[in-house]
Amino acid sequence: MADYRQMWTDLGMDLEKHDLLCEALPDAFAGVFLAQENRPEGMDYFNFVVAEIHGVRPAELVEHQKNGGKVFGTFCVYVPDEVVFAAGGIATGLCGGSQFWVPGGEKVLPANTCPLIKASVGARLDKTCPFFRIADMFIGETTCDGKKKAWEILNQDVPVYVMDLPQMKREKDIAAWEDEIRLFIQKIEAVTGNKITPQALADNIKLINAKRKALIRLYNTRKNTPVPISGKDALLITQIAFYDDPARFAAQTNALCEELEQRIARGEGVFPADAPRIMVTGSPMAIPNWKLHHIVETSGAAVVVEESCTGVRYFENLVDESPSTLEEQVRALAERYMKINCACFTPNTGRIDDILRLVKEYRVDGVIDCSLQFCELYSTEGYLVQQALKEAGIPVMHIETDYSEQDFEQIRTRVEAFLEMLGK
Ligand code: BJ8
Repeated sequence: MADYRQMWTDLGMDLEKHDLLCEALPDAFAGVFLAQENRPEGMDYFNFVVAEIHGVRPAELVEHQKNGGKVFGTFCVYVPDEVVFAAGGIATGLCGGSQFWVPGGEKVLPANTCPLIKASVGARLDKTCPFFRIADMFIGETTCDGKKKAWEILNQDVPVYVMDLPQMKREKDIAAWEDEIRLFIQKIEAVTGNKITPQALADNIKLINAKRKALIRLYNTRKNTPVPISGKDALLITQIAFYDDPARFAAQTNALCEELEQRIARGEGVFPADAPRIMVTGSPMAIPNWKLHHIVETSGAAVVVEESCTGVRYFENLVDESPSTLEEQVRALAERYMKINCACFTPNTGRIDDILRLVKEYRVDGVIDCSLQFCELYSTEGYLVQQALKEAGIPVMHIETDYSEQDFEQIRTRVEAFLEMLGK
């Protein structure tokens, strides 16, 4: 990585501690990603992004701030990035996916909190992640109880604005989310000092839709046998989508897709054609959480789709681009975002429908339902997910895990037994 120490110092980071993180990442990345055979050349860009993860993009965000711009950190795929960009701001994902940050979170949170929340709080309070230092404001949301309380603790250290997400999907709930987006617009306008015009919102709805379209195209390539890209690489790309520049990300992903489509035309893939095709569903896997994918794909199977917020929930369904008034645009945003099926909703039958649909679309042989430890939403909904899959005759296994490596071999043993049971 180039030398960003001055920037990190200016951001008030704990350099000594941060060095430990920077030392560990390259080896972890090489072992999980670079060791794969026959990787697409288009992955070079994404390798570069990870190699410079705390440098290049943070430097761009700092530059944006020097020019008077604001940066907003988000933790959930319900938060409409379009609004932030339309006000001349930049939205960046902040969910923590590393065990490195967990102890810092445990200083202020109960140990039986999900690792995503602990890592996110730890990354801020320990001063070991530039993204968490740069963001002028964090945008929280009322999804799970752990997050709701974490916002109050984080708010002692950094301004946090919380969006009130309804938890049912009746017409009045969609209208409530519409109202909430209106309030969000007011907040973002006040913080940035910029008025959001219908034209700016239309342009940025197109911008974020283009990112979604690139991801849809990428995931479509995974429907083929043999699959032209590993699940690990696809997951990495989706994780990077949360904080990269949206236009650049879409261009790089589309370039990669061209290569993948040529591979498909040649019948070329990264796994043998008879490798079991696995869907992973459940809690999100924030960067650098690659544990389950690594286990599955070094056990001879291919992960072909993720039904999660670091998967299809992030990009399926485009925002309608036809409205020209702010009022209609806000309605279109509310409708699109309320199509996401998170376990914080009740009932959440749309998620079961999605899973069954994706099993068909991606010709899935078996499903791994994976929830983060202490994530009650996904653990509990797992009962219904597994029930529906069993009724449909689709093999399914449940895994609950955290960010540590302690259960790595135990999960591998269980995954291998599951793959053997698939009999492929
Ligand atoms: S839309 S999944 S990004 S809330 S933090 S719910 S893992 S206990 S992240 Fe999420 Fe939005 Fe839903 Fe997606 Fe569980 Fe942990 Fe809560 Fe989590």
